[in-house]
Amino acid sequence: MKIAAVEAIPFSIPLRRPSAFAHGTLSRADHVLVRVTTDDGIVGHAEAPARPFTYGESQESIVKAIDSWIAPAVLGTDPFARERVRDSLRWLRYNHTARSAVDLAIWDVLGKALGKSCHQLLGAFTESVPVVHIIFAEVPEAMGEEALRMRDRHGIGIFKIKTGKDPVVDTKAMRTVRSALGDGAEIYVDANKGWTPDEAIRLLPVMQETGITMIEEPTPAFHPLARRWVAGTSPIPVLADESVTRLGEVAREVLDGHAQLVSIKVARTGFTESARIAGLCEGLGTGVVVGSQMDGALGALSALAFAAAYPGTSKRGAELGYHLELADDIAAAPAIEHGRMTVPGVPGIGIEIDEPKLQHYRCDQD
Ligand code: MUC
Ligand code: MG
Repeated sequence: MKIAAVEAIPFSIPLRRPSAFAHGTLSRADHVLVRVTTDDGIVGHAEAPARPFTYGESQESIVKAIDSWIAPAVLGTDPFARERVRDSLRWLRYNHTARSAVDLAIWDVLGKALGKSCHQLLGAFTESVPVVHIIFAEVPEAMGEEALRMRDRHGIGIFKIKTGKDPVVDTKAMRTVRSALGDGAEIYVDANKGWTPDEAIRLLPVMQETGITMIEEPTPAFHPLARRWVAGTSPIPVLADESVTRLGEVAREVLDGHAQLVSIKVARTGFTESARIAGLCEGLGTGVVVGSQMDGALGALSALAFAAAYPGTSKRGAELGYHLELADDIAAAPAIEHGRMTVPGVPGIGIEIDEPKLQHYRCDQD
């Protein structure tokens, strides 16, 4: 079996409401569907979300990187030779979500070829994982109401609050969400690099008072002394996200004492490199969170397969709910019931593309 075609199809879907966080505000999901087809007609899919504020990629750059560099490098390769695919792309820097979506789509092909789910191929530790709901920045009262709505509608018990814009508003948001949810819920925060180190340290008493369990990327990702200061001072563990875009960065950030936990996002490291990151973290005794790249349903299914595959990745809540922010989608994700998502148990990742919807939302045709 050989990889015969790699296609990159940009599509845009409006969000139900804007997602505001420290980097800015998104009002549309501008993603790219990656489709890998083999010479015997097996088709694998995955999604690359354009996140210029994190990786410098745009929809256009993802399509260009796949068409110009990644597809030519992998065409003709046996999809089972995942290490050869990875090695053939070692010279290509950045382009994280472009290369990861190709890796995920190849895994989807393998699952379909073998009649096994990717979740089984990766490790099949458990069938379902607790889901985290991300509460984007709004007026704090609205953030509290949103947390209650998601708890009541889906039974979700773990919430991540977007902070990092203004410590005064962030303080109010933490207090409002905690008082809305009471003591039973887990709450952590993501500042998306928005605080200075002294702001982060000044906020520690509020975070302790409101029972915050993790502080995600409090300060700029590449300010080593600031990061070491915060992680060394905080009694609450620091979760690395934008600072750990690949395996070597995970090793550096953890060993340099910049973070105690690592966010693994399959949208940025595929399954192949994410599995190495999970192994590295297990060996170092570093906890992991399966994070969201603000993915649609395709990304949620991919992250679910990975999160449920290992003890370490299913121990904490996984950020699998962002697709609920999209007004529509080109595939469906499993329902969130009693706060959990269950693997679909079908060959591959479990993605079924709704072709009429793809035709409607794709933005490369008139
Ligand atoms: C998140 O919660 O981390 C925002 C920036 C980024 O890199 O990912 C998103 C989601
Ligand atoms: Mg984050």
